This record gives sequence, C-alpha cells and structure tokens, in this order.
Amino acid sequence: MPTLLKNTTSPFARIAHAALIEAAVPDLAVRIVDQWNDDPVLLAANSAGRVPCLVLEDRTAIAECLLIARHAGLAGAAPPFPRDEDPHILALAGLALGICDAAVQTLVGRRIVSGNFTDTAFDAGGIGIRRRRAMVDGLAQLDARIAETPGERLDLATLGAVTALDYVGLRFPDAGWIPSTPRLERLCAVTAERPALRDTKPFL
Ligand SMILES: N[C@@H](CCC(=O)N[C@@H](CS)C(=O)NCC(=O)O)C(=O)O
Repeated sequence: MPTLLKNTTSPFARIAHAALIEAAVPDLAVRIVDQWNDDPVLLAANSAGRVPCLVLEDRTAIAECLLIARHAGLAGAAPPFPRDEDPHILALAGLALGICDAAVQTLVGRRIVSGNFTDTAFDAGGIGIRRRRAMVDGLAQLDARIAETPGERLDLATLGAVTALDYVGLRFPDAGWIPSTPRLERLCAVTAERPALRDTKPFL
C-alpha cells in the first residue's frame, strides 16, 4: 500500500495528504515521522529529510507536495480533475504555497538564529521582514481572490488556501499582524467537514 510520510504540522504534508484523500487514492497508509531528528524511515525515502514523502508499494518514493498531488490525480479512484490544471487555480495554489513557505521559513529562521521556534529575533531582520510581508500580502490577496463556495471536489487552490490560513494561525497564534480574512474564514468553515481537510487538520 502507498504510505505517506508526514508530521502533524507541515502545511506541505497537509496539502499532499489532502490531495491524496480528495483523489481517493486506495489503501493509503500514513506514517508520522520526525523530520527534525533524522528519522531513518524518512531519510531512507527522501535524502532531503523533508516531509511529505509518498512511498509506493514498489518502494518508489515521491517527495514534494505538488508532485505527490500530481501523482494522486493519476493514481486515485476519483475521475481526473481538469480543474487542477486550470491556470487560475494554479495561480491561487501558488499564492497559498508562497504563504506556507514564508511561514515555514520564518520558523526555520528562528531555529537557525536561536535554536528556538518561539524566539522572534529572526523576524525583525531583513529576511524575517520579507517573509512576514509575504504572509500578510499573500493572505490579503488570497482572501480577495479565492472562491468562497467550493465545488463537490476540492481543487488545489482550496486545499492550499485553507492549509495556509490554518498554518499561519497555528504557528503565530494571536499575532497582531495577521490581516482580516473573512472570505478565507468562510471557506474554512464551509469545508471543515470535508474529509480531505477535516482529517488532515494540523496540531502541535
Ligand atoms: N517544497 C517542499 C517543502 C517541504 C518542507 O519544507 N518540509 C518541511 C516541513 S514543513 C521539512 O520537512 N523540513 C525539515 C528540514 O528542512 O530539515 C514541498 O513542497 O513538499
């Protein structure tokens, strides 16, 4: 059976997992690994030591969330989903990934500077400020452009947008700089019980 190596917080792992669920990839197993401590199972599958990584039955290992999502679209029991090829959807998914990337880089930057996710010294430096701006501007743009009412099948833009908002909220709770995102919040609410998002909700 295909096994997804992930942790419980990574937005990239959530996008990959949600795409696999949405495409109804059969017999999917999930294994939680520790990407920060050279987990041997993860390193054997992905020399980059990062989650997500999907290990197929023949031991082929696919890293990178969008490549896993692409594989899911072909391997799943659900019919092909041309909407995920629509440039408009790809543009929004890219915007969401940019937010996720800026958030993750902020945490990695904090860890590099002080070894501690909660020490915010990194955030005040040049790169920290740019990453913060990417999150703030990205969320505002996504809020203005995302469709609030998703179709029966969730596209990559929806999976990415909900993932980005949830991840920023998880990692920067009560941060005064997070912009107001009423449309994104409504999207999160109306998709909260969809298995792809409900069953992949991140937690610390
Ligand atoms: N571009 C990759 C990013 C994956 C990534 O950065 N994963 C992080 C967790 S959010 C990780 O495993 N980091 C461990 C490390 O950098 O050593 C993707 O789209 O999957």
